[in-house]
Amino acid sequence: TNVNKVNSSETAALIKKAKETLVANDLGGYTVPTHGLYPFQWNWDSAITALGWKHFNEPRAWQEIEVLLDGQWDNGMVPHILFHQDSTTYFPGPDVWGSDKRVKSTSISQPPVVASVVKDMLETADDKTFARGKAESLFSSLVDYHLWWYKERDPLNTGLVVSYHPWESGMDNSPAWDEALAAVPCVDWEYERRDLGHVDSSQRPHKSEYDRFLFLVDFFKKHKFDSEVIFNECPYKVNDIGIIAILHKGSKDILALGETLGIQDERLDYIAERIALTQSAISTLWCPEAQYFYCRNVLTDTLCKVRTSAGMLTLFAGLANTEQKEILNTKAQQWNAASQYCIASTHPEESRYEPQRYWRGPIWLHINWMIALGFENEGFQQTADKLQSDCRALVDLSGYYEYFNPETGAGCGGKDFSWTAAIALHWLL
Ligand code: 9WN
Repeated sequence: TNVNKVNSSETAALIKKAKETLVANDLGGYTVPTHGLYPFQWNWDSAITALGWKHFNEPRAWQEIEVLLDGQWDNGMVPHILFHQDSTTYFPGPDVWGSDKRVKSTSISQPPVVASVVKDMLETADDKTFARGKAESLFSSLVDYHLWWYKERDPLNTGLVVSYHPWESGMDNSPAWDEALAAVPCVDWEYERRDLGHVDSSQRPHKSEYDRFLFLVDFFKKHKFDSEVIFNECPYKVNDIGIIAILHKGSKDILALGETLGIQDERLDYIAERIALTQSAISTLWCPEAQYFYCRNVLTDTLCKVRTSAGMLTLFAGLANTEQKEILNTKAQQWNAASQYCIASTHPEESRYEPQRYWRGPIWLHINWMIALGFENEGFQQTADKLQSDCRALVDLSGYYEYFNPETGAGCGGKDFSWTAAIALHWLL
């Protein structure tokens, strides 16, 4: 349902602008998040952006996913950035990451939302035959990608994959990472940040965080991306509730896709086993005192006790039990009411909340879309509708910025941003 569906000229203008934004960010087969600040193909941005493309150009939407999966490593990983062509406007680029693959890339991944997007694209396709052919040809890569997460990032079968870098979470400077990141040494070389040439430093991570982000990038390179060594020695290892939830949802969607496509593949049995394992392990990330799902610092075995919107993604994944669903619903309503607009990335009552500083408070539309979908799927339609109308109000007010200040609704970060425009086309207009 779309509570905002009004046939006003305002909506028509927003639709036009959203399409123009994607077309302007199209570099021929892949879409940059925004020019200048992010001049390459990002993993979860591309998946979300395909949801926008499909509303006016289905072949182009499929191409976005094909180009993303074309950068897949032999071990199944789909990198977090694909450096298809050079650019001087972003740091750190391919040389710093140092990967030696056919398509230059980073050596970490990002929240694997792509399988869920493919399932959506097949189900809603106008041209079903075309879409079915595309989904069939991409299916095996999606399975490989999910197997990579389970085998490489949870070799001990705990049910909870680990993440090695805040950039992998897609929520770079979330306060959830503060303690785990503080234990990482600083990089010992000088560097120039390019992000600060595009966006005011008050909206970006601090140098102390970048120093550690870069130490980790060096660490992966130094160890030649050897998964066993990195698993045993990485100075940063967290269970990210966001990645775990999105992976879980994607795995269930892979099984559903397999059925729709009539694919027999024993790797799907393995995915089913992993789904069951995560379902039984997820309770260890539930904090009884806070009544909320947290991330965990694996190296110290402590929960990262700060309420971030990632915990709400357990609903999107279908990982919350009956009691937890009710609690999350009440919490979402309070969280929503604690700011002017929808769910802020960090709860506004947390001491580490900052309304403008990237993942420490601002609102991200694609996260709110996944959270709302979770509530809708679980039967909490009112909560889902409220999130949707709040998000619509944000784009009415500020257009397609990267993210939004939860107190003023002002657009922050990069402008003419692909995933914001895509979510508008897919969910809000
Ligand atoms: C590092 C592209 C990406 C998003 C992430 C967001 C930000 C990059 C950065 O931009 O991260 O990957 O340099 O800040 O945090 O979620 O995918 O939009």
